[in-house]
Amino acid sequence: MSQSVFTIEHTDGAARAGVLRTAHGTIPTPIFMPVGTVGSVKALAPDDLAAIGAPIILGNTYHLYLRPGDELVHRRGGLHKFASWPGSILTDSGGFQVFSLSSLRKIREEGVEFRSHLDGSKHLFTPEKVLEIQRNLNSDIMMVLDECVPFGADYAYTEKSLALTTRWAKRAMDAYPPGSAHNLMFGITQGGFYKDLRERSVNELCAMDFDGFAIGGLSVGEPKDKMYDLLYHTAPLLPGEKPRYLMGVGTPLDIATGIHAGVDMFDCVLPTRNARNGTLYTSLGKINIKRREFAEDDGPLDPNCRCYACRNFSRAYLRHLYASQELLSFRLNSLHNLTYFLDLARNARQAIVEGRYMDFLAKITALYPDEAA
Ligand code: PRF
Ligand code: ZN
Repeated sequence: MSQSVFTIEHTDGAARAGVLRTAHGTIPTPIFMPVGTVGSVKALAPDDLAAIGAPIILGNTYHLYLRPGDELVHRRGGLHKFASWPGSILTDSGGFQVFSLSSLRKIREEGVEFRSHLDGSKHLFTPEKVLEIQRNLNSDIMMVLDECVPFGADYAYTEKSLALTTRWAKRAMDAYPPGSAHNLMFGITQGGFYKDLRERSVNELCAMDFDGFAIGGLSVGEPKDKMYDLLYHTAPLLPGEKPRYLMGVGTPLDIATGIHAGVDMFDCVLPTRNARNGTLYTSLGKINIKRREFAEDDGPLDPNCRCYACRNFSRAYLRHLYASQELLSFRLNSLHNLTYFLDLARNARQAIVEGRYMDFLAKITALYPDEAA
């Protein structure tokens, strides 16, 4: 290997500005990854994603395996070619989606058995199987199978679950030893809301030579102060030289806080899902475009945003599109919200490079007063 996968260029406290290299490009970190569950970021085309400067998107093993099928995608040359997406792709392993979407889940040593939410058919995800699926998709970053324990799980259950997650990670490593594939593979730490179990999970997972490490099992319905407490406890325990990924998180304040704790990568449906219900993030705070006060507002959605929606349309028009349930509303709102989240990460990176990350975090905290832990 000529160049290492991950390089840290600057630090400011625990916050890191780095570069992550995959088979499909170079990703500046911290980074926010738009979610494209079924191989499409809802309402947007790859051109739109390129215009807003997204270097990496997420795909989902669970969804793509069930429909259209990973082998079908493989026969079409992989997900990049199938979806005409030239950038990087990270795929979640499917375990999390099995727990949130499918019915009749049965967790066994072998893997997790479930019924499809589409047609009720029965399937088994094993640590080996989910990697084979991700290889068929030709994901740049594959995630291992894990069990995300729900908030409120007791100590005994969480301890048992984390031991299983570790055994599954070992099987993943055995199936794809380091250097056996050009796809990168990340391990996922769990441990619920018990600090000693978080530590144990990190110690067991990080003894294995994964290309990066994720923090799973946070933002699952717990109060914010609990999440931040666990985040600040766990992130510094992960190996400093590898990329760190906080799965399924979060709000702008969660992301800014995660970066402060030393996390490099984030993904969340929030910007795209909220775009479709009219909740928009701006440099002046969060607004709902539905509101009457915008009916005759000729100003741009966000005067400080460079996106296509903000450069060309008024709040009054965006409100009208939303009220009329026009498809263009989904596209423009999604373009804007993703621009906001990508810019948040870019601005965070710049702040780290310039040694003013604490000021940046204070600014974001002031912008979202209702969310502070
Ligand atoms: N595990 C996996 N994917 C995830 C999570 C997890 O714990 C979360 C939790 N926030 C989101 N997505 N595999
Ligand atoms: Zn905008």
